[in-house]
Amino acid sequence: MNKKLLVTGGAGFIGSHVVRRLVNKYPDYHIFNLDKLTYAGNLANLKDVESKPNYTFVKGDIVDADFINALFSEHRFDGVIHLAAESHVDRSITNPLEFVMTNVIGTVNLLNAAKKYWAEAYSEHRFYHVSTDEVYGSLGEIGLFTEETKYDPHSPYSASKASSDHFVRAYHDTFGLPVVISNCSNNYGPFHFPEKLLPLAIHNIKNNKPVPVYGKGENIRDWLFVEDHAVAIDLIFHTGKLGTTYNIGGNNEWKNIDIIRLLCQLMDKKLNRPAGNSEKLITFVKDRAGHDLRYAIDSSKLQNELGWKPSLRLEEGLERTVDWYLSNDQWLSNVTSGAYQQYYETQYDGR
Ligand code: NAD
Ligand code: TDX
Repeated sequence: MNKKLLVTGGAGFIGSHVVRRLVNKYPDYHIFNLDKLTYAGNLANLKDVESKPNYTFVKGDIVDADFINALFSEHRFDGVIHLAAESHVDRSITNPLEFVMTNVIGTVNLLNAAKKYWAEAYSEHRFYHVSTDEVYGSLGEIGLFTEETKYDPHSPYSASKASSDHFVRAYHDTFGLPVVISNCSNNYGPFHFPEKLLPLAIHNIKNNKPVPVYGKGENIRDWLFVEDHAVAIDLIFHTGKLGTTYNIGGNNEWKNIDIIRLLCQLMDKKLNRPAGNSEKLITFVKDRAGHDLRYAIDSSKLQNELGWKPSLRLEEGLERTVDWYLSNDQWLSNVTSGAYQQYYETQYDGR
């Protein structure tokens, strides 16, 4: 088959799991990983696949249209799996424009290149856009997001992802581009940058530092182990119906304060600390502006049509995650030096 696939954002958290899976599972595909290597991109995430003959890393910015066109012209990709994005809600509150540039303009640049270089045979190609459940806004105490839920984004991050989703659909409806989209709930697992809730809490508990919980910790997220997301992406890329959307979720709703308490108990065990020790680190801090109350996904379309289901319950996945962080000290200290320290001081007033 010898397919050439472009994965964008492959040096990030989810992208690195997707790249690893594709490189190992499809030796007859060539996987090109295009990544700008922002603060969130880290080639150490892909150490185990970097010397494989069917893998190539390309450093570049999806905002640079000339560069993207030249790359498509050189490699004539058969398909694209697009994950590159600015992905942290808190950063989108301090710098919205960066999110418009990468998430909206960057996505449109990729769509334009696909439209131009695939024009002769759209049916032989596929553009897969990876998106988030945050585009649907916030749920009350009941109900689930389905593929029909009206878009209602609240943060600059979710507004930029919603906009990119609309562009992807528009290129399908207007130009016939062969697209598929998925909207997934919160991921967790190895290689998660320690600015997001769970890796940040693991890092702080390990170092006996305060664990910041926004507001009263009442917000609810639906957690999915990252490798389950990578499995879903592989499946949807290969068998998803063109022009449609699939919701992906863990069916694992947790209040922030409850998941942090569970993590504290687990860390006490793993670090041989007296029970209750780590919970004392929990510190309630100023709430996030525009903080969505609850996300929860109905993934029955993906389960019924394509046969996917999450493989791990949160308790199991969290233990695997904690074990990974505790045995990958070097990775953690490398990503928490330098720029991360600066961000941390600003976001949490040096707490
Ligand atoms: P991440 O922030 O860990 O990684 C993003 C990657 O994109 C990084 O490697 C970064 O260097 C790269 N990148 C950023 N700007 C770029 C640019 N202009 N050009 C090229 N590369 C650039 O993000 P993640 O958590 O792995 O998320 C990946 C995708 O999945 C995103 O599109 C995100 O919206 C979506 N998503 C994430 C979650 C989650 O819980 N993390 C859930 C649902 C959907
Ligand atoms: O220090 C913190 N304290 C805290 O209480 C941080 C960083 C977060 N939180 C809260 C905010 C959220 O309710 O924890 C919850 C999870 O926060 P994040 O890890 O920042 O994730 P979230 O905002 O839910 O967004 C994530 O899931 C959807 C990803 O970052 C997005 O890219 C994805 O689209």
